[in-house]
Amino acid sequence: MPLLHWSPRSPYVRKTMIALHEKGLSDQVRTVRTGADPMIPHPGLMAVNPLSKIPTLELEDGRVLIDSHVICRWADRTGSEGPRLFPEGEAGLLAERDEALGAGLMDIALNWLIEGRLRDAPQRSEAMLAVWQTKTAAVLDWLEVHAPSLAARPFDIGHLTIGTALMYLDFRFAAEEWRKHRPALAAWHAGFLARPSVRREPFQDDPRPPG
Ligand SMILES: N[C@@H](CCC(=O)N[C@@H](CS)C(=O)NCC(=O)O)C(=O)O
Repeated sequence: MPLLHWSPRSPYVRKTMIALHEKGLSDQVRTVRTGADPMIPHPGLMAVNPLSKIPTLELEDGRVLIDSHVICRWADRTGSEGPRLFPEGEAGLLAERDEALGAGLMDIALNWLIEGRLRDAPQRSEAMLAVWQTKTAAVLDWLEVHAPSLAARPFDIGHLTIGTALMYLDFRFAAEEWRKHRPALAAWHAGFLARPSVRREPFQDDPRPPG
């Protein structure tokens, strides 16, 4: 059975898990809790993925897939049920554009978290914190404008990634109240939260595994 290096804290892992659920593959992949700390490279993980990042998927034939984008592509190709996450043609271009936007929002939120909560106070840059906050607001405002077009097309990897990034803001930056003044995006996201694939795997601050 393929082995997924997993954590309930990671937005990229959650994106991958939702894709596996959507494609009917979650029972065909074993998960292992792997601690990927940006401040401490993980020797065991680096033995399979030199970037020391999760998600990482070890396939039965020995190939290793890295990055949620690549693993979601594998899921779309391998699973026989659920929506087409990476459609062909023009629809595919928009799906992957929106995937990049959602992934970018995850990257910003994670950098903001690392700078603001994981770095020691004397090393913390207030200028960088302001940059992450400004960029987050800009992405959310862009999404508010584009929410009607998001709502109008079938579910794809763009919806999946943006929806997961917004859940991550709820998990780590609830005080930012991203729904305030963004009713169209909030309404679209409420529909996303109702999907069975999304309801199965909440974010969680579980105990960190040793090693
Ligand atoms: N672009 C990657 C990002 C993965 C990523 O940064 N994962 C974080 C966990 S949330 C990680 O493994 N960080 C450890 C590190 O940066 O060393 C993806 O989409 O999978």
